[in-house]
Amino acid sequence: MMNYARFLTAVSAARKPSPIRILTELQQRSPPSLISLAAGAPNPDTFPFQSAIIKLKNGPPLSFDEVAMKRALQYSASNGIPELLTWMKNLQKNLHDPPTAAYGPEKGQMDMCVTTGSQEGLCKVFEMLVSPGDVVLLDSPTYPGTLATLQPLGCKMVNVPSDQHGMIPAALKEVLSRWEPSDSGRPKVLYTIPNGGNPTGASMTVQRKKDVYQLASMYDMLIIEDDPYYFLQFDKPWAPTFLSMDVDGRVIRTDSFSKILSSGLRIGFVTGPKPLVERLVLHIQASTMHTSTFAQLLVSQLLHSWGQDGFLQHIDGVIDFYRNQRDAMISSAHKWLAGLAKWQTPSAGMFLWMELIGVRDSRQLIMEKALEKEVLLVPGGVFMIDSSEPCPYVRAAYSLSTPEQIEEAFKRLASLITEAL
Ligand code: 09M
Repeated sequence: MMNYARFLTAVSAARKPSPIRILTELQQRSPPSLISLAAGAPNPDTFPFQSAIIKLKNGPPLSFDEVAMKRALQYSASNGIPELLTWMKNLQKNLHDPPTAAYGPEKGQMDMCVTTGSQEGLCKVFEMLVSPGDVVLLDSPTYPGTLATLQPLGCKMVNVPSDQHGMIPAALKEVLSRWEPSDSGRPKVLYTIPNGGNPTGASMTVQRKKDVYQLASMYDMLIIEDDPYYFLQFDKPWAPTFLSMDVDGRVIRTDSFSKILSSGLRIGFVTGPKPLVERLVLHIQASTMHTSTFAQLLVSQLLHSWGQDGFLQHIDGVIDFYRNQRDAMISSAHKWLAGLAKWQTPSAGMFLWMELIGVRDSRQLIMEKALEKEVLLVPGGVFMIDSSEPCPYVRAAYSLSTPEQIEEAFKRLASLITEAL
């Protein structure tokens, strides 16, 4: 059985439920005859918004009548509105069939909460688990939002080498061999982006996940599975997740609706062992209180009207779009960048990661010369644990530009590289 207390920072361990929240829950369980003067919520009758009808591209509109609108404008539960959570728990169980779904609460029962984008979830997960001096294992290159969260926590970030199939289990084993499985200074958490990695586009194979999970078990580490590109896997069946193999209750998974429903609504989810999700919710309670009720209700109404099949159908359409975009970028790369850059074709996500041949550091090239040529990419250095080292890579996103723009951008990039050589 997992000892979750071992993983908590002093700050997280010290968090206590808000006494007002406890009263609110009491109230919700009481009959309507109860007159409560306890709630500190404002009266929504004073709010200027009355009702809303949101038209969809396909299907009947979503409507917020006056009752629904008042609820949408009001405070709500810190872990998320119940009907969205229920819908998502069912989805998680169907997609991942997590062993922990059947566990008791203390054993690490699967629990979920809504977060304001997966970024909030990640940030609060790390703040819950990572104390100064702790060792955190992660791929380098990785998502800069994660590096930005970890960097001020004063931990030691240790790179686990990866290739086009993501984190390499043999390399992880090698890194871990610096410690005994019982060393108190051994790594506590391992972070990875298992599908369509940002920036590499790499996706882990099932076997690699199994091997990584086994090593995490051996060293009693938590795995943070940051999977915003899960729904952007171009080939089916989708790969089994760490969550699906979590017999110990050591996986914290972050999901995001940013790439499939809306990035601006800011809806994400954390799925993990109940004792840890509860800690995270205490942090939400003390900071944002909850993700926008309006945003949650909007998404919840959409999902309930679609059902799971409608949701997955929508995702198929999104996948088709990104697969085409990927194909367009790869074909433009073959046309313009053969001999100038090296790349692997991503099977998920929105990014192509390219090594510029003969370029020592892409930062100078991009920051100084690229704008003159009117083309912009992200220099690879920003994805590195140590961003001061020279880096010959760049990240190209195929999400927003048309195939024609992608073609023109690579033509410009080609002339940029050629002139730099
Ligand atoms: N670039 C992301 N990635 C990004 C990016 C972004 C503005 C976001 C991984 O919306 P959330 O909070 O669910 O997504 C956070 C997140 C978590 N994990 C691996 C991600 O790639 C989003 C936003 C401008 C640039 C951005 O470049 O890569």
